[in-house]
Amino acid sequence: MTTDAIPNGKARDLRQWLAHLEASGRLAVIREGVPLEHRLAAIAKRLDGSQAAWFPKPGGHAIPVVSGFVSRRAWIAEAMGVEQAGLLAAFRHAADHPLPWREVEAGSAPCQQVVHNDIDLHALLPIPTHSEHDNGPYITAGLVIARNPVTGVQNVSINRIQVHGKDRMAILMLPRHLLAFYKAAEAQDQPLDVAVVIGADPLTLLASQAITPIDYDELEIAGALHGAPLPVARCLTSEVRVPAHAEIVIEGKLLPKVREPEGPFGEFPKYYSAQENREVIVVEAVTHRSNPIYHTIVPAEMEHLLLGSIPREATMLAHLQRSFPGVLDVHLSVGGVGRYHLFVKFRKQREGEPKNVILGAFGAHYDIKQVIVVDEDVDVHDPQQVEWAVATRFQADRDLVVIAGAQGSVLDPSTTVGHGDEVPPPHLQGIGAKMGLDATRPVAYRGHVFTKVRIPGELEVDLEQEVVRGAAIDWQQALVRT
Ligand SMILES: Cc1cc2nc3c(=O)[nH]c(=O)nc-3n(C[C@H](O)[C@H](O)[C@H](O)COP(=O)(O)O)c2cc1C
Ligand SMILES: [Mn+2]
Repeated sequence: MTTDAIPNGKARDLRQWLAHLEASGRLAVIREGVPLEHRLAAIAKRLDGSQAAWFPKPGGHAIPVVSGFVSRRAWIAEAMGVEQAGLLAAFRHAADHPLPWREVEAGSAPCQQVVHNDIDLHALLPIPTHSEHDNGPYITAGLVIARNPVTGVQNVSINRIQVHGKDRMAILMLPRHLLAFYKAAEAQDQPLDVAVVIGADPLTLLASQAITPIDYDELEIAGALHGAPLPVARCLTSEVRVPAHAEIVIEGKLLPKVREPEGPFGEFPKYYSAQENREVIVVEAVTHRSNPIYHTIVPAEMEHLLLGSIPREATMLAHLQRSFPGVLDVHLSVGGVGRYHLFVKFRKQREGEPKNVILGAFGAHYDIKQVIVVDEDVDVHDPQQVEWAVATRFQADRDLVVIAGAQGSVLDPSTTVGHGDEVPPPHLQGIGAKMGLDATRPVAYRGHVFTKVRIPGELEVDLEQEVVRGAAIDWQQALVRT
C-alpha cells in the first residue's frame, strides 16, 4: 500500500495506518517469539518515538502485537491530515462539530468476524506485562465504551485493565464519565455493560481523550476527525456500539458492589500506583477480525503521553482564549509528563495579565501543577527556549505565583507524602501546590534590553547554496584547493 491510500492523510482503520507507517520506514518488524513479559515492552520502549514496533508470534501467541504507532506529534498531525501548527485547532473543530455514527448491518462488521463465548483471556489474547513491579498482564490500549444508564448516550475512555482471571479483569476508573455511569448502575444494583475495544485507528484513540461534558459520545468526535460518520456495530451481548473496523472487542459487564485488588501498575508519571481494591469486569464474549492485531501502549512513553496531552492542550487553549484573547498557543511539556506543566505563549498588552492567565490555567484542569507564560518570540514546543525565557525574563520575588494546598494529580507521588505505609483515603490524595511563572518581558523597556538577538537573514539562508560540498583546504596557504 502506498501513501496515496490515505485520503487527506487520514487513517480510516489501524491496518491502513500501519501500512502507511511501513511504507515510509516507520514500522520495525521485530523477531518472532519475543516474550510477552517485560521483553516486548522493553523493545517497544527503545523504539518509542522513532518507529512503531510489530511483534510476530509474541510469546508464541498467534496474534501479533503492535505498539508505538502514534508516538510523535507529527504523525498524529499526519493522520489528521493537517500541519503540526494546526493540530490543536483541527482537534478542537472536530470536538465542536461531532458527526453521529453510522451503524453497519448485523453480521457485517469486521470486528465480529470471529466470536468466542468460551473465555480464557490469556489463551485468546497476547496480553503483555509491562513494567518491573506491575501486578501481571494489563490491557493498556483498550477503549472502554459504555452507555449512560439514564440517557443511553455512549462514552469512550481508555482505562488500564488488569487481567487476573480467565474471564475477570479489574479496572481503574478515575472520577469521570465511565465512573458516573457505573455509580448510577450500581445504585440500582445493576451491572453496567461495557466493551473494551483493542486495535482502534489513531483518530478514534485520540478522540477518546477529548475533554467534553457528560453525554457527548467521543465516537462522534472520531467521526468528525475522520471526516465521515464512524461505522459502528452493536455488541453481541449488549446495546453498546463499537467501531466496526476495530481489531478486537471484549464484551463484558462491570459488576455492582464487587471490588478486587488491582495494581501495582507503572503509570504515566513514571511511578507506580499502589495496589487498591477496584471495580471488576466479567467477560462474556470476545470478538475479533480474522487474523486480528493486538495493540499495547507502553505506559509513560510517548504514545501514552501524546494521546492524552494533545486533546488536553486543545481544551486548555480554548478555555484560556475565552478569557484571554492574547493567548496564542499552549503546550503540555513532555518533561511534565504531558499533564502537569503548561507552557503558554501570550501576547501581553498590560502588566499583570500573565498572572491572570496563570490563575485561569490552574482552574481549567486540576492536573496542572506548573504554568509558565512566555512572550510571542518564544516557541512553547521547545523547552530550551522556555527555560531561556525563565532565565532572562523572570524574577522569583516578583513573577512567581504559588497556591498552597490545592487539588492536584493523585498520580503525582510528591502529593502523597506524610502518610507512612498507609495509602491515604481518597479525600486526602493528590493535594499539592500550584506554581506559576510569569516569564514575559515588560511591555515597555529601554532600547533593546529585551530584544532577542537575531541575525538578519538567519532563517532564510539556504545551506545548499552556501556550503561547497567536497571542498578541501590547503593548510599551508590557508586556501581552498581547487
Ligand atoms: C494510555 C492511557 C491510559 C489511561 N488510563 C486511565 C485509567 O486507567 N483510568 C482512568 O480513569 N483514566 C485513564 N486514562 C485517561 C482517560 O482515558 C481520559 O481522561 C478520558 O478522556 C476520560 O474520558 P471521559 O472524560 O469521557 O470520562 C488513560 C488515558 C490514556 C491515553
Ligand atoms: Mn466522556
